[in-house]
Amino acid sequence: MKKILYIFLTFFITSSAFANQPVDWQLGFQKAASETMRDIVNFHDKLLLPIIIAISVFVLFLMVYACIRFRASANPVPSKRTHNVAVEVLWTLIPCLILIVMAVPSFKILYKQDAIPKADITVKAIGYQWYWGYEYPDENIFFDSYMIETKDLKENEPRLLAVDNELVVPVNKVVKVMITANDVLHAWALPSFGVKRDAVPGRINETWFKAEKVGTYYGQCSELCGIKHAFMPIEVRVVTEEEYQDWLLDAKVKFAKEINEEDQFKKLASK
Ligand SMILES: [Cu+2]
Repeated sequence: MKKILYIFLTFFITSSAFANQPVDWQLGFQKAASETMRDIVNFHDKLLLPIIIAISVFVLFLMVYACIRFRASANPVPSKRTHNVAVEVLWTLIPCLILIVMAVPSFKILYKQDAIPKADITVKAIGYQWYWGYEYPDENIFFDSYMIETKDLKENEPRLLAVDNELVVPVNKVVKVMITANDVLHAWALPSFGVKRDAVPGRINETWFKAEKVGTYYGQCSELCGIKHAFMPIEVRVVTEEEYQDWLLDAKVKFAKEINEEDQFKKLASK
């Protein structure tokens, strides 16, 4: 009983709680941190859910009504009617109208996501079996991002989500993400930003987000990519512009592209 109450409560409370990552017993989406995700959540909560609930209740009512009203004892001689033009036109037209009502805002959101505004920074996410690599093409930065094993976690680092080198981006800036893969299909997904794109070897997919709040956001590879698919999380740290500039200074030294690429070759050679 307590558990049910808990689920019930979290359903309404999660939207106000810290939810840049999944929480226990969570129902519904993670809290939105970008306009795109807000659009998606509004579309789902304010349009889809009411329609879904109304249809479910209506169908349930029809079933219960038919079961009671036309049960054998109350209705011993069943009707032989097979067609009713008016009813058939209605049950074709009404669902069509409902679909149109859902499609229009849905396409609007899709097109908004698809049109990438002028990017302030560009990053490239590369999927590997089984970790992500990140590149800042304009800054000559390149690094790998591995999940931290459970035994090595520090306090406040979420299990299966925290990584050693996270992606760092400034707040309120348009970040264009180029997504590709080196071996098999992966997908770069970040629920709080409403972002999910396939990472396809030999091809670059693009998406974008504009994070509205400073914080750490977690996502996961969302295309089954092999035995360690569950262990290649995505961590994005959104910081202020000054913090980002500071990070860039450090990162340009620590993650200089040439050095890391050399490491990569060594790694491959030693395999
Ligand atoms: Cu993957």
